[in-house]
Amino acid sequence: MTKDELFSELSNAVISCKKDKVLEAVEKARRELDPSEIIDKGLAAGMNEVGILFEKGRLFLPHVMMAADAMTAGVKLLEDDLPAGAVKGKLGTIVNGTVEGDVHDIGKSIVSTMLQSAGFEVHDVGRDVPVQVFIDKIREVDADMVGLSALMTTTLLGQKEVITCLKEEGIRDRVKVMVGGSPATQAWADKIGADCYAENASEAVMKAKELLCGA
Ligand code: B12
Repeated sequence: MTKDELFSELSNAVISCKKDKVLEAVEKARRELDPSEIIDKGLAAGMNEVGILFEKGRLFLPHVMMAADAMTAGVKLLEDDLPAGAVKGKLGTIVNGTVEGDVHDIGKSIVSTMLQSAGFEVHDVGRDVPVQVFIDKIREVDADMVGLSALMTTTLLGQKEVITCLKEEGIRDRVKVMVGGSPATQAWADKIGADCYAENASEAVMKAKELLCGA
């Protein structure tokens, strides 16, 4: 099978919303492909398609939940294949979470996993996270960076609120802010004064290395 065929098999498995199909496709693909490619170009591509079908009214919320569950199981299976992060924590400490009011956490969790396997110490504070929880965690672990995920236009403002609060608490200059999630853009990141925006998990690793390690 070619790489593209494996990617479409992974993506179609997510679109089918069936966990066993996703696990089967991942088992097959992991023999040939890099785990980050499987996630970005296979599973996440399928999940995006699920979003489009949902918007068109061709899939309903229970389908989306099943697809999300199947994708999460697929990513879990790949965690063992990702580099163990041998130099764990050496590259810097990152707090990562989804902002308040937003329960979407698949993409955020992928970002956490990839950052961790790249060698960062990651404190994933979960989803629907109040601003104060981000601030407290940043202080507690003396974080170098905070990652803020938002998947809805209505919750994007939560990213700005965290930045405002960091300023009010006088710690904005001690912590870099990285924003992401499908409605976020570079222009939005610039507007709210974030240090960077990343479109996907691989880019998040690249940007975090650039900002924290000058790589
Ligand atoms: C799965 C899903 C759900 C699942 C979430 C399950 C879970 N545990 O996350 C469930 C069914 C629970 C759900 C619920 C809802 N959803 Co929903 N959901 C989706 C869907 C289909 C896919 C999201 C996803 O997981 N994508 C796959 C992952 C891998 O991609 P990703 O999240 O974008 O993450 C990547 C990048 O964005 C980036 N990234 C993500 N986070 C971060 C963080 C940082 C720091 C960085 C650097 C990068 C980064 O890297 C990731 C990996 O590459 C999207 C449609 C879409 N196309 O996005 C709608 C979508 C986001 N949902 C939507 C809506 C409206 C809702 C509901 C309000 C539905 C409802 N009517 O009840 C509720 C929200 C409730 C709430 N308060 O949050 C809308 C949002 C519309 C908008 N623009 O505001 C969307 C766009 C669908 C739509 N078009 O209507 N949803």
